[in-house]
Amino acid sequence: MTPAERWVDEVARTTRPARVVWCDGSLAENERLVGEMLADGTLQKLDPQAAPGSYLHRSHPSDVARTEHLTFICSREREDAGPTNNWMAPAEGKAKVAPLFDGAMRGRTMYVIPYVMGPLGSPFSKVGIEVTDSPYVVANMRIMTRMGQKALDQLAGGSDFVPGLHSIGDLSPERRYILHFPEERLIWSVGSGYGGNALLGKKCFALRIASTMARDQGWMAEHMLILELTLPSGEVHYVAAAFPSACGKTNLAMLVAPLEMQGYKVRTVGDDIAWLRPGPDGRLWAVNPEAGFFGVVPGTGPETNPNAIETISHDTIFTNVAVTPGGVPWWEGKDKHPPADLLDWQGKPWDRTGKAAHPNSRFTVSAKQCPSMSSRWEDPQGVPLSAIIFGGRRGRVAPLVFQAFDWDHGVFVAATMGSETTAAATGKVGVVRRDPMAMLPFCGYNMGDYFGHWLRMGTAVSKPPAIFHVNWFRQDAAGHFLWPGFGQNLRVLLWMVERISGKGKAVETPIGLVPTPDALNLEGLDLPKATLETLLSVNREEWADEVPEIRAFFERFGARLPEAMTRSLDGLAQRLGVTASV
Ligand code: GTP
Ligand code: SPV
Ligand code: MN
Repeated sequence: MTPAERWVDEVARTTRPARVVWCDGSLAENERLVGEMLADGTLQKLDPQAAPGSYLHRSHPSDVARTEHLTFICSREREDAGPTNNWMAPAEGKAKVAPLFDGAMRGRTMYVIPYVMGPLGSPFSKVGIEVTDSPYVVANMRIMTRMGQKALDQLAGGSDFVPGLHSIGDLSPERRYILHFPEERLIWSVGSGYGGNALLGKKCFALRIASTMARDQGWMAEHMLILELTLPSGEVHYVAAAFPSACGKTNLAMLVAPLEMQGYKVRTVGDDIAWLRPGPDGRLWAVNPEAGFFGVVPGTGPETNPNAIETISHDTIFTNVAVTPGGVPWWEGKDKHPPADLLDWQGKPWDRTGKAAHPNSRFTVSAKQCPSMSSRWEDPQGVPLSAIIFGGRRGRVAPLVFQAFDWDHGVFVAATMGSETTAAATGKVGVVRRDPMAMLPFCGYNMGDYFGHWLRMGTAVSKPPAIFHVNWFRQDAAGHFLWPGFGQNLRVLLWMVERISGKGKAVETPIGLVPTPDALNLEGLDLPKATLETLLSVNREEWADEVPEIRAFFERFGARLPEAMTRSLDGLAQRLGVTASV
């Protein structure tokens, strides 16, 4: 028996399935699973004209988003999980959750999903094995990862894989746990069939477990899109960007350049996760470990994201969207005219008051269907980064864009970024919280140590990427977005590239370098001068109010906070003219 077979055997002895199926990832296998899911109502076939090859899945109404309060890092020491993670001792976690797996698959099929995160054959790729009783998870993993025989081939009978045990259990939030054992590189997830809770290759492995591997091995696992920007001169830049969940990564990665006629071109490398490592040339190189997109549906329309619309026009799994009785999917932002007789995301006649699609409804689709994929998206070496962007969703305070003074300041900016919560996780929406590097829910270890790792990585490369911060979501007093966003975000990317080449004009403010109003290329864009001024304004009082809040956030890390971070905060306080202590 191989180590993988031994582990699967052991799992089957506790979960007691009627049968064990090793998934090969083939089309035939997928068709068989889809057939079974259509028969038992897990999937519903969508209209073959409007959405060929596509299906609707309605999840349990209490299981529609990641549940951060039920997600735990089970390191031996509480300190190693840090103040921002929920913690249980490994033995306690296992004692608590093992009974939920006990006989959980009785009478049902246990699927074994071998999968690769990262391009096949890349030295940076990693193998995972997920065991699950959910055929919906199998169908999603087949799209999101390189799954099946190719993963077993890469594993070659060895033991270098991350095991992930998943059961939907009884779907009760009372008995839902997503546990990570970073020292053992092991994942246990029970009680949820939803995306990030259940597709264990994604947030559990490629971010939480991978971030601990990366810390130990000198690389980084980040919640980032990767895009390729080509200029009319033919010059190419790769840019990674970390925005919190449902804050615009997919949309920026698939951006259609409004100036494409002039030779500006954006192509997609990844939309959610990036694995970064120092290259032999002193640059930071990025790989997208995923093979598909698990993207936010609402807001996806022909005007906002035409590439996504084309991508999801066929062979897509929709989760929790609305649908016509004839099977045409619909969601807020698809078009302005919801069809008559719409069924909402729970399958009830839509009364036109609330949302028809769930705000966190998602599409699962292969990257191969996306017309904007870069020719290098599966490059086994990855792509070299010119810039890293951080960003949040802030109705106020944060300007459209600013540049950090240097790497260490950039790490400070990223570590202190604030963003309004979204429907991607359960809980209140629209509350500003600190979400360092957009990794608050995804860092597998103490974030104080994580900041230290970021600082060290800056010295591990002789040519570190420039660091920027953006905010597409600033609002006027009436709550309207001031910046058109989406494709127009290209203009901000162009300023960044000009900064990198030493040309772009900027003014120094206490928080960083902000473009002068004439430094942005706004050709063909009808943006009132006063709006631009507001977008680029840095209000000292508002920023001064952030200082004590950031200080309180930092204090939570105690001695695990690198000194450079305190120095950066003192620097900010000084530039703002506020006293350094609370
Ligand atoms: P996760 O998959 O949860 O990690 O999210 P993401 O960061 O990929 O977010 P996504 O691109 O799916 O965007 C989330 C929501 O923000 C969608 O409803 C988008 O329509 C909206 N959005 C994205 N970019 C912009 C923008 O530039 N301006 C505005 N106003 N909305 C945007
Ligand atoms: C996110 O919440 O950041 C997502 C969706 O990308 S999930 O896979 O559920 O984490
Ligand atoms: Mn995400």
